[in-house]
Amino acid sequence: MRVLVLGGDGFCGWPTALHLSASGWDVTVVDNLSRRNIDNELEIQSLTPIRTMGERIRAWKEISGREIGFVNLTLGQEFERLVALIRDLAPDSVVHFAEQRAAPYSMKSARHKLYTVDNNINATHHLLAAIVESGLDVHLAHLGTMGVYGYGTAGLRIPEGYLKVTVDTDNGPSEQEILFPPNPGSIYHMTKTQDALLFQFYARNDSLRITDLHQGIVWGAQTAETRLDERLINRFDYDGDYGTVLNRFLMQAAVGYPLTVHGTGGQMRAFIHIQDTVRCVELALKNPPRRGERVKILNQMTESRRVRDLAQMVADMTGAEVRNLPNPRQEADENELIVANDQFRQLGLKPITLAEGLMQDVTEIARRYADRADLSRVPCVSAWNQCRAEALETSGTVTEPSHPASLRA
Ligand code: USQ
Repeated sequence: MRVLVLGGDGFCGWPTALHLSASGWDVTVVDNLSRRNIDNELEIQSLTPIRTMGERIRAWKEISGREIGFVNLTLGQEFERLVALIRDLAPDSVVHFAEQRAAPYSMKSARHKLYTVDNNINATHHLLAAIVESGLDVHLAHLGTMGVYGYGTAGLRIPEGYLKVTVDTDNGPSEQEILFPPNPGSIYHMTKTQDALLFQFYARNDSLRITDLHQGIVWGAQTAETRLDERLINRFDYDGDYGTVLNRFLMQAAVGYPLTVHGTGGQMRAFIHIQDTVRCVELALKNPPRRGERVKILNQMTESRRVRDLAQMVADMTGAEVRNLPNPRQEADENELIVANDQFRQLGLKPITLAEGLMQDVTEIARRYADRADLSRVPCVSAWNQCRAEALETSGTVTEPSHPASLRA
């Protein structure tokens, strides 16, 4: 079985490429190394010393005996090359991770908003149009986000993509299923809600087989394969734009930095360990929708937690101090979040929960590479709007080193 992993150099993409290769898939990574270029732009680096794509692939061959192909291609810009690639390799499946994935980066300035929308929506649309153009029956699995549902209290168990509604018709009430009303909380999340419309259209119009994985916040860093050799190590982001909340807390605890809780920390979010991410993607590839079926949507998360409870767990485990800071984001201070994830459970997923052992694993990674950390990059400085920016300024949270003027909006 052949698979293209688009965005296979990133935090979720690289471990997925390795996991699929280890499970017997013939894997080709397609990536333009944009995540590494953003590191250069932000003048930050992964806490872990990630290797070049060439070295990663050579190390994997040495350790596993298996080949992973690599094509440097910019999805959303090189349409003809993409069509030719799909025709040449004739993959059974394509996994699409090739989008700018950080909400704070997408809100950093007008330029970052424009980049995120252009990059993400064009990437998805080029891919869909290219699959149609290739004339091949390729299953597309896309990494979406739980954030498409929004983070107000929905007042119901969040279903998997579709909402049952009753509408009044001339013949009385009628039951329908519609896409869950999108309610994105950032420009990044908004691009994923737009992707959903593109998927809906292409599934109906061209009978493309599409799976959209609504993933929660990933924690952890290593998987069974990335642990095999230091040259295979996964990236680990801790900075205010790309670091996600639990990994940031674990890293902060490891280097003695007070845990940065935004606002009251009453924000409830869905979480998943990186090892479960790669398992879920494989399960999704093995269980594609039929041709002509609507987009298959699965909630790829294993448990919901409040930010302040996570901070307390990490503090109890490590003795770290917890600090409540003004929230740079325009988001509800407190919300409830109950999520259905029945489909992955039925497919056999045995979720990894927030066990202390695994959290310790991440803390150890953070301790091991602590000398690579630039603590001045820990604060979250990308504000969602003027009002939030002013609150950050007054509180003195903004300590970001100045960037070259050309990088500002
Ligand atoms: N937060 C803190 N302190 C921090 C960092 C974050 O309190 O130091 C809070 C945020 O204000 C927010 C929550 O933690 O309420 C989550 O923030 P996050 O940065 O961990 O996650 P988010 O921006 O939502 O994005 C991440 C990934 C994205 C993915 C999404 C899944 O970057 O690619 O789609 O998680 S979800 O959140 O379920 O939409």
